[in-house]
Amino acid sequence: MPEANATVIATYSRRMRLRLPDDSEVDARIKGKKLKPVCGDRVAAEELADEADRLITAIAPRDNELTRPNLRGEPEVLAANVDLLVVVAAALPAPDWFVVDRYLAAAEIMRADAMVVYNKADIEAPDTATLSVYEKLGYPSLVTSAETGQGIDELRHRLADRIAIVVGQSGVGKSSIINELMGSELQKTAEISTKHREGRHTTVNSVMIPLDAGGNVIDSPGVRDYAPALESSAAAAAGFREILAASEHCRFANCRHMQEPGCAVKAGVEDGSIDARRYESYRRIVITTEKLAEGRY
Ligand SMILES: Nc1nc2c(ncn2[C@@H]2O[C@H](COP(=O)(O)OP(=O)(O)O)[C@@H](O)[C@H]2O)c(=O)[nH]1
Ligand SMILES: [Mg+2]
Ligand SMILES: [Zn+2]
Repeated sequence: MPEANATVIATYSRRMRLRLPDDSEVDARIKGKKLKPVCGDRVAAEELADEADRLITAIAPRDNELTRPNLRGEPEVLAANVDLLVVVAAALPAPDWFVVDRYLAAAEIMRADAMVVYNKADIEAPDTATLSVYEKLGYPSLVTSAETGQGIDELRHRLADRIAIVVGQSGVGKSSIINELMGSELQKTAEISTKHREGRHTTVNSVMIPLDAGGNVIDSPGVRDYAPALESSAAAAAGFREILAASEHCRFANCRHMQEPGCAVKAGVEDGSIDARRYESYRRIVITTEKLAEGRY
């Protein structure tokens, strides 16, 4: 491909905002229907003689992709080249830890790091027992409030030099946290989104924001629910590090850890070494993926 010379920092259906190597920004359109750049993509963007917009002609190979199944069950890419998923749950709406687990599974599958943020701590203190389950698995957890600023400095510190995406249910405070993280970038981003909101391009899918302390953070659109796009239910275990580790000791190599005899995962749930709710998350993903495969959704 022609050399990548820009990064996609915002997508508005078929229109893109790009960041150039000198940190300036330009708008771009896409050549042809087959190219589907997403936020985080490194792209080749040609200058055109007769327009201000650039033309995206190629997408560099992606390090990874954050995907979710669309309504037809086909994987849809939300962002690319991300190295940290910041999974946000909050006091309000009440935390759905199953959604958190599904995002963590996505992080495992795309080989990105992940952490859990409990926001709106000013409204209600977090369920520390649940957060400690994540800590023990190696997912750092952080308690924040975009309202009082609690935990924001530490989060900024953790995002330095990372390309992070903030994910979680609508209304948990993703955009508010990012606003708190931003220093002088705040104004610039507000300008971009205002300009586009007033124009023809009303649906902003995701936006990548550079942080003064280094690093980039992607704000993703709110979703009611999330599930990683999986090729088959066998891939679900890869999303749960403790289940993957235990599965080496299952009697059968193709154990689904549902009701097979000699299953080390079920044994781990019984002896408490695997958290029962995490296991329930795994089971739900297996069942959903099998239903999708059978075309029952
Ligand atoms: N009390 C309180 N409200 C918050 C906090 N963070 C966000 N909110 C509010 O929650 C609502 C949803 O926030 P928003 O950032 O749009 O959530 P998003 O959908 O995840 O991006 C807004 O009314 C925010 O003002 C917080 O830490 N504490
Ligand atoms: Mg938002
Ligand atoms: Zn098993």
